[in-house]
Amino acid sequence: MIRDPQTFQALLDAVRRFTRECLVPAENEVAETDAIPPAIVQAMREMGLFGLTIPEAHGGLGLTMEEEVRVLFELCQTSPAFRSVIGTTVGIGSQGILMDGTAEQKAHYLPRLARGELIASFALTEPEAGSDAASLRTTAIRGRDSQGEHYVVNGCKRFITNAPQAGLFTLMARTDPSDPGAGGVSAFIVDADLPGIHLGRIDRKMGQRGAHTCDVVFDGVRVPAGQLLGGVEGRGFKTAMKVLDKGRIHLAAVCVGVAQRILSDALRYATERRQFGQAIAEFQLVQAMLADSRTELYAAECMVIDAARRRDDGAHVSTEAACCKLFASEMCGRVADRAVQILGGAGYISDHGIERFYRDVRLFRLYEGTSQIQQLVIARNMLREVQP
Ligand code: COS
Repeated sequence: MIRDPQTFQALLDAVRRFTRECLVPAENEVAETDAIPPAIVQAMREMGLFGLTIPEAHGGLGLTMEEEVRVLFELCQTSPAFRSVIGTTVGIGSQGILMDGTAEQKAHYLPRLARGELIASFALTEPEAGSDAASLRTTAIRGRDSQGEHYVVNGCKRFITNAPQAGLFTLMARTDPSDPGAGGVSAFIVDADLPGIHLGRIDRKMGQRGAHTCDVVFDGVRVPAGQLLGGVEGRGFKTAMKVLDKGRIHLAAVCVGVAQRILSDALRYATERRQFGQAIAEFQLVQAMLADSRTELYAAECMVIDAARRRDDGAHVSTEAACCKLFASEMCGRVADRAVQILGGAGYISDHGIERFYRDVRLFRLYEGTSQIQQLVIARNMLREVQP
């Protein structure tokens, strides 16, 4: 935790400068090459960005959730692919270890994650288990041989962000095949170089070039028993849900950052572009689109900060996290859509970058739980509160 406001402000200023001076100028190159330049990844390491959420005791910056979202507001005012470089490591890939790992697991993995030497990926989704995560079919069957206790993992994980770069997977697999639901699922820390792990071809996506997903196939992978997260079977689904609660606030902050950038580009264009003898920003119908966007962006920003503060205060924020993810991702989609409208034909042409953002942000309403899953989580929690 950065308790000193001046030190935290210096971090925010450094991230803002880095975003403007290094990331924004590289946006087109990333879109064209589908790769983040290694020098940018190295700069992220040197700034400590891989360790934002890892406690100081394990070599990270140990930011509070509120500090994390404020950093994301700055870091995400550019193509979201840049955030993806650190996203799974500071987010869903590492947080299971932090929340439920044993002391040995934390000591072994977190310092390397914090230094950016190891990229973590979160392996939950499967071809037949997306929104219905508890129905996952990947199995991890416990056994014993001359080398000791282990699990044999078989199955396929799908759309795994950063899998091609991953050094470890936080893997959810079924240790109790007789329990087809959440209770049969356990979490594992799986080193990506184990024999029997195969990566599929990199998915060709609608947007977010530079951020890679692919299938990860586990074919008789022998995972030492000590890699069972927290050393206890049957807790993997709950670990995944807790990780996603935090991940959804993180992602909502990403949406706020990207929307700020899109809106500022649209505003600048509206003040420069002239039609009917005046800047189009003078037209009230254009102003309405700008004003609606600013209003919704402000609402999302307030929600994200509030949810982050509540989580920092120790509250269970499943509902608030889902509200933030739902509202901020939908808001970001509307802001991107209005930005295309404000730019008109130019908004549809690649040179201006707005159509790229429009495609990039479409993912926000899908991953880490679709908007419909957020609605379901919110409503179910509401019903639980009123039903005995
Ligand atoms: N924190 C802690 N525990 C939680 C939890 C949370 N946020 N949410 C659920 N749990 C617990 C429940 O309390 C329950 O425990 P008990 O059996 O001890 O009561 C268990 O987990 C199962 O919960 P539930 O019955 O609600 O599970 P469901 O299968 O009905 O599904 C949803 C829950 C739909 C909410 C879940 O599958 C989900 O979030 N799906 C979307 C997955 C997703 O986001 N995928 C994106 C991939 S990662 S990029």
